[in-house]
Amino acid sequence: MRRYSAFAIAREAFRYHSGWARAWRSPEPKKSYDVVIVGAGGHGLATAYYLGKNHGITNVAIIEKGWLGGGNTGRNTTIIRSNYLQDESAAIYEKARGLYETLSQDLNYNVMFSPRGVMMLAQTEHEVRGYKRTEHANRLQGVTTEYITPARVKQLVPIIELKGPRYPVLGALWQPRGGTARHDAVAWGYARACSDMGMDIIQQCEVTGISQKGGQVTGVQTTKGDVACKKLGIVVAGHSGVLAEMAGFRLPIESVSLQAMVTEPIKPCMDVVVMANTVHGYMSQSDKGEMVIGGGADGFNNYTQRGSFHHIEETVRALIETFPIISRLKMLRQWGGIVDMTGDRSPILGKTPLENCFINCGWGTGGFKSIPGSGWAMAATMASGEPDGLAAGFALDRFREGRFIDESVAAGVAH
Ligand code: FAD
Ligand code: PYC
Repeated sequence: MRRYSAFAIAREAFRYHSGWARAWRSPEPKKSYDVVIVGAGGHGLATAYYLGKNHGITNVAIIEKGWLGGGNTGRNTTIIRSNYLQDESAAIYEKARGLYETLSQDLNYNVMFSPRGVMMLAQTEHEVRGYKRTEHANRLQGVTTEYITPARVKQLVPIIELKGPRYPVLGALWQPRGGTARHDAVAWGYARACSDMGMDIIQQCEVTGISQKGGQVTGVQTTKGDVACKKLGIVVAGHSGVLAEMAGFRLPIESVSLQAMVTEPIKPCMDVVVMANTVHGYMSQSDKGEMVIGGGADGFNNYTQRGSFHHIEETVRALIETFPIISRLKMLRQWGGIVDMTGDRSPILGKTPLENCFINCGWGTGGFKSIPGSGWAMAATMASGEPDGLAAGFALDRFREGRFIDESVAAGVAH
């Protein structure tokens, strides 16, 4: 595949952009592969990419029932941060944040990583204590965060109202190198690099069954026929329970719709990401000028990629309290994604009861930020057959053994 470069843009400008090649191939599935990954979201594609890049395993198929990046990866509010409380989480999220810093160069694809800073407002005494504790924990973990005063909040976000009608802003946890990236570009960049390594990305192909013999996985049944494999990775977010059932085991996962919306575009007015978790709303401004707004998760299990109406009202109310100047903006679009929630709000990454079948799920409302780190750890786990250091704490058996990694506060989203 030809490299993207300033020279290539100039060359194509002179020939009416007729020379660009397709970014990835769209092959039919082969009869067998060394590795099959189910799910071409960010985590599935990143797993495949690091299998090739770090472990030299390229006889890989990534099978996707819709279009690549069409699940939660293309539906999220693109916030990247690593200000989690527990050591296992800080390690994998900070690894991911670090990989995001150079991902555009690594993939030769502009993922528009923008380390503009992420702020989590403290609006109750309880939150003040919680975020100060997280700041101390982050310092020990080597994650750069800082607890800042209301005056500093106002300096960083001039449009904020510090004395809201319900909850005043008492301070904030600030991660200066957190930020955003273009979500589709992350999926597209990994897909292009995987295809370039010879991997097959098979879209519009649903996995309908998992074949096994003597407790070992042998392949998958799909709407485009049977495909054999030596190792299988299940990376399907909200559909993890469905795939686990096909493989013959159960997961402690609930699937719910989480929603987001954008306003009409306006001139630049806010150059950091703000999360207001007590009143519950979070907002950033996209490069196009739209205010990107995240809402809550439905309080009941479902598979509708839409979200309940009352969450729109709650979210808009919360954000108008926090940013009164947005009160007259029109909402442009609203949508939902099916997130996979575990009880401790931490992911599941590693082996399953079925031999050579691995799972990566449970990122819930917060797995966009972790895509590079998760792919890195999942690839290492699949290549060696044993949990990689970053993945070890997130094994499925923690739910049987009671070793929870409680991140319900750091997850930041009401659920
Ligand atoms: P997905 O991108 O959902 O990919 C899974 C893929 O599996 C899908 O494409 C699906 O079609 C495919 N699949 C399912 N079943 C099958 C089958 N049987 N056969 C073949 N393919 C199948 N995280 C953050 O870090 N920051 C945020 O700001 C943020 N905001 C969010 C806002 C919203 C509204 C939502 C919904 C999520 C948000 N998240 C955020 C969470 C984040 O988007 C997800 O955790 C992450 O994208 C999960 O990626 P994935 O690759 O695991 O799943
Ligand atoms: O994990 O930072 C996050 C997040 C923000 C909005 C949804 N998830």
